[in-house]
Amino acid sequence: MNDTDQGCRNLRWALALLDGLVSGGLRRLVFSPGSRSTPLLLAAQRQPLIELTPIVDERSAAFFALGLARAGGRPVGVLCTSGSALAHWFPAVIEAYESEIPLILLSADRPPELRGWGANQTIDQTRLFGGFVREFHDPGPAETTSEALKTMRALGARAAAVSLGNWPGPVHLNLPFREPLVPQNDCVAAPNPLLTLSRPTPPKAAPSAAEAPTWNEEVDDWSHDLAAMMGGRGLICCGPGTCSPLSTLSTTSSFAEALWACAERLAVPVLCDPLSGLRFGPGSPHRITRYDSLLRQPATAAALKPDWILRIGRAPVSKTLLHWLADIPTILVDPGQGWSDPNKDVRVRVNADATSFCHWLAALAQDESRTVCDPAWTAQWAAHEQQIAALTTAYLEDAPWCEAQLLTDLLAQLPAGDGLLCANSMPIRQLDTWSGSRDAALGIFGNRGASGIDGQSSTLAGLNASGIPVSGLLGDLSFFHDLSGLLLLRQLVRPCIVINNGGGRIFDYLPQHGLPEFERLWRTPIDVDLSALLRPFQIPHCIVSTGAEFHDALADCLQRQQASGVIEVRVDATVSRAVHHQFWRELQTQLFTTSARSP
Ligand SMILES: Cc1ncc(C[n+]2csc(CCOP(=O)(O)OP(=O)(O)O)c2C)c(N)n1
Repeated sequence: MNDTDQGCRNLRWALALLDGLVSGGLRRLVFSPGSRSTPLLLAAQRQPLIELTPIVDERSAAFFALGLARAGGRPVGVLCTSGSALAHWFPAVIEAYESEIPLILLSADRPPELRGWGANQTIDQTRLFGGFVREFHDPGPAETTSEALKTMRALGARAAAVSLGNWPGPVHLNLPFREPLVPQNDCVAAPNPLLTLSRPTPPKAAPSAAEAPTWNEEVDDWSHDLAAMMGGRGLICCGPGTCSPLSTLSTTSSFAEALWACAERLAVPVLCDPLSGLRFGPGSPHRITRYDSLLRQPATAAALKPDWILRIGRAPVSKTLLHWLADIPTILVDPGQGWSDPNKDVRVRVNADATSFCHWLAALAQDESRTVCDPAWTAQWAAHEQQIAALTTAYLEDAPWCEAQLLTDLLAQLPAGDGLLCANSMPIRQLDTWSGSRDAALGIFGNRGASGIDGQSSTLAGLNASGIPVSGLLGDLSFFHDLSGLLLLRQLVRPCIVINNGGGRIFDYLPQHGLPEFERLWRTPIDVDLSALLRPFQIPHCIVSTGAEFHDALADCLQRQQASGVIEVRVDATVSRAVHHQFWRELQTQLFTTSARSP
C-alpha cells in the first residue's frame, strides 16, 4: 500500500472491523446509499460471507434488518452515511432495545477535526441513541498499524458478542473516515481469512428468555422460600419473548418440553401469550390460550384467582390478564437484565435460564409436595379452555363476518413451519382473543417491544428475507405509516393482509370513543385507493369483503408461492365491534349457565 493512500487505509481498517463482525456471526448488512460510508461498503463487497441489501430509506432499512435479525437469530448490520441518516434508525433501534434484537449499527461519520465546525452533513452523532443501545464505540479515524487493525477486529467481535449476549440488543459503532474515501488502484486489501474462516459461527436460535445460557446457582438457597410461596393454587404465565419463534419452528424445543413437564409435575395451567412462542406447535393439556375472554367475566375471574404466579417473558399483550394478575405474589424468571414487573408484584426474581429453571422446579416439586397443586385446579382451566373453544366455533358460525373468522381461517390455512407478523393495535389483540392453539408449528412475530405502528411492511420483508415464509396482518394506518416499505413488498412469497377498516379502530374500544371530533382527531381514516397506490410499485393487490373471498385469495397466494402482494380486507368496523362485544356478553351467560348447572 502507498503510505499516503488514505482511501486504502480506510478500507483496510473497515475490513478488520468486518472480520471481527463476521467471526461473531454477522452475515447480512443492510445499507442505505451515501458517500461517507464508502470504505465500509467497499470492505463488505470484498467479504464473501456478507450479503448486502440496499434500501434507500434508513428507517425502512433498520426495520428490515430488525425483521432479519428477529427471524434469523444472528446479528444483522445496518450501515448509513453521516448526518440525519442515522436518526431515521431510531424507532427500529428502540424496538430492538426493548425486544432484545441483535442489531449492529454502523454509522459513518466525518473525522473529529470536521465536527462542530460547520462542515457539510456533519452533526454530533456521538451517543445519538443514548441509553437505547447496549454499547457505543467511536474508535477514531482509520489507522493501519497492526495494533489498530487488531483493535478493530476485536471491536467487531465484541459488538457481535454483546448484541447476542445475556441481554441481547443493538450496539452502535460510529466510524469516522477522512477523505479520500475510495482507494487507489494499487491498494491491496482483503479479509483476514484465518479469522473469518477458522471460527464459523453456527446458526443460533434467536435470543429469547428461554434460551439465554445463564443459571444463577443462588436459587438453590431460595428453594425453601419458593416452596413456601408456592402453596395453594399456582399458575404459569408465559409472555412475549418467552420462547423465540425460531425455536417454535424447530421440530423440538427443549424449553417447551421442560415447561410442559414442569407444569404437569406442579399441576398448574400455563397461560400462553400469542407472542410467547407456545400457542402453536406441539402442546399439552396445560396450555391455556382463551384466558382473555374468560377473564372478562367478573365472576369467573374472581373464582379463578391463583395464590401465586410464575412469570416468564415480558408482560402479556392482554390488558385483561395483566389487570387480573395484579396483587398476586409473583416469581419472575428472567435470564437477562430486564425487570418486567408493571404490576410491581414480583417477590422473587430468578436470574436464570428458563429451561434450567423449569427442570429445577419440577425436581423441587418432587421433593416438596406442597408446591404441587390440586389436579382439579388445572382440570377446571382445561375445561374452560375447551368450553370457550366450542362456544367460539358455534358463535362465529352465525355471527357476521369480521376479523374473528378471518383469523380462524388464516390459522387453519397457513402451512406448518410458516410465520405470521401480527401488527400492533387490533390485529395482535384479535389474534389473542380468537386464535386458540394448533399443533402445527407457526412462528408468531410482533414488534411488541415498543408496540409502534411503524415499520411493519419493512419488518415483514426482513422476516421473509431470513428464509421463513411470513405473512403479515396489518391495520390500514400501520400500512400507510410505512410507505417506503412498499418498495420491499413486491416479491414476498406470502401476502401482506391489510385490514382496511377506516383508520385506527382500536380507539373505538377506548374511552376517547364518543369525544367531539373523534373521527378526525383519533381514528384519522386515510382516504387513499390502495390499488392505485400499489400499482406503480408493481405489488399485486386484491380486495375481499367476505369470508369466502378471503379464503380463496389466501389459498391462491399460498398456492402461487410468489409475488403474493397485498390482500386488502374491507371490514365494517362497527359490525366487528358489535361481534366482539356480543361474544363477551354471550360468554358471560353461557359460563354462568354452565357453572350453575355443575354440581
Ligand atoms: C409509531 C406509533 N405512532 C402512534 C401510535 C399510536 N397508535 C396506536 S394504535 C394506532 C392506530 C392504528 O391503526 P391501524 O393500524 O389501522 O389498526 P386498527 O386500530 O384499526 O386495528 C395508533 C395511531 C403507535 N403505537 N406507534
